[in-house]
Amino acid sequence: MPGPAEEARAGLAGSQGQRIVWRNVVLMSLLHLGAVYSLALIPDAQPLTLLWAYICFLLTVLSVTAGAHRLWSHRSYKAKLPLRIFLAVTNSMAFQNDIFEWSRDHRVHHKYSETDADPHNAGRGFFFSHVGWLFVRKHRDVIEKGRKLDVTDLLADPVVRFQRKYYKVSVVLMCFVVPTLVPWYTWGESLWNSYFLASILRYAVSLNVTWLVNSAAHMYGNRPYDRNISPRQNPLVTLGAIGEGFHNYHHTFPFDYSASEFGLNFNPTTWFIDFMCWLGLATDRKQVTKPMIEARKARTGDGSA
Ligand code: ST9
Ligand code: ZN
Ligand code: ZN
Repeated sequence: MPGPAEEARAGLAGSQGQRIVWRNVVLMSLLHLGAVYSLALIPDAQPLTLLWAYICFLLTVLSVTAGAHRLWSHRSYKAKLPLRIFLAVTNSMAFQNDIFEWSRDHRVHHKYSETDADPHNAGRGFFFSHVGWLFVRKHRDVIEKGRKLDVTDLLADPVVRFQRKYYKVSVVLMCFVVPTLVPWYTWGESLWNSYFLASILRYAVSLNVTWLVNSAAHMYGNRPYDRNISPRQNPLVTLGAIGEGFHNYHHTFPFDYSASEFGLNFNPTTWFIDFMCWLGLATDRKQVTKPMIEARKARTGDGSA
């Protein structure tokens, strides 16, 4: 027997009218209201608490960019067990779905960009690709085509399996409990300030920065590598998402560990991966050669820098 979600999906097949998931709408609205309220707490918070919130933000971002994105979705480099554990633990701080689900959706996004099989299809507008896709049941093409993708490498990684199995409890701990308790226990910040600044505000900002890669970086910017695809080079997204805004490059060469032509420039995620290699915790960085990039620019680029 199909469940209600399957029936809704089947009944609306081919249309854009997927059923709204009100639980997500309410929770995301509350999160964002909480984040706006948190701004008023900043002047009274201890400087160390603000620093801690920023450190949590950086860990969150790295776990997504160096972890779920460049390592697990694209396999653009290899990581040894301690690094994979670090990235999986901090990935629970990011609370953006477990690594398996995130990577599978992201692979579908690359393969079927701007079609109904793209979970956050930017062809459906800024709001849908930014957050709206989390408010409705997925289009059935996402699931049908997603099920045909090879995700055996993800399932073969015990770290990915473990994080998926204990995802809920790890999110409660890493996204909410640990960020809140550290400032309270260590330097006597109030629990209220700690919770709203290091958990709620940090989480809401990191979600929006990530979502901008799906929305803004699929709509605004140049296309020097491939003018025939939607993803674009977006400097503002690059700054916020520590090196993930070179999105025209990334969709053209998704296997490049730097996700950009410019190596270390504007790319703290690349600094981090290089540092991990220096420590011996990462290996096998894949990179596109300059002649390949130039040939591709000349063939399909829009002529911009
Ligand atoms: C969040 C994710 O925010 C953000 C991802 C952003 C990606 C950005 C990419 C940019 C790249 C660059 C990185 C930049 C980084 C910058 C960093 C800065 C910090 N294939 O899901 P269900 C199956 S999450 C194959 O319930 P519904 C699934 O297995 C925020 N199969 O779908 C299941 O099968 P079964 C917090 C798939 O019912 C069945 O389908 N989280 C696929 O339509 C049903 O799955 C939330 O808000 C696939 N691709 O519900 C929760 N997908 O039944 C969000 C699914 O056999 N999620 N399946 O087990 C939900 O509530 C729901 O998923 C839903 C859809 C309502 C959205
Ligand atoms: Zn994209
Ligand atoms: Zn990608």
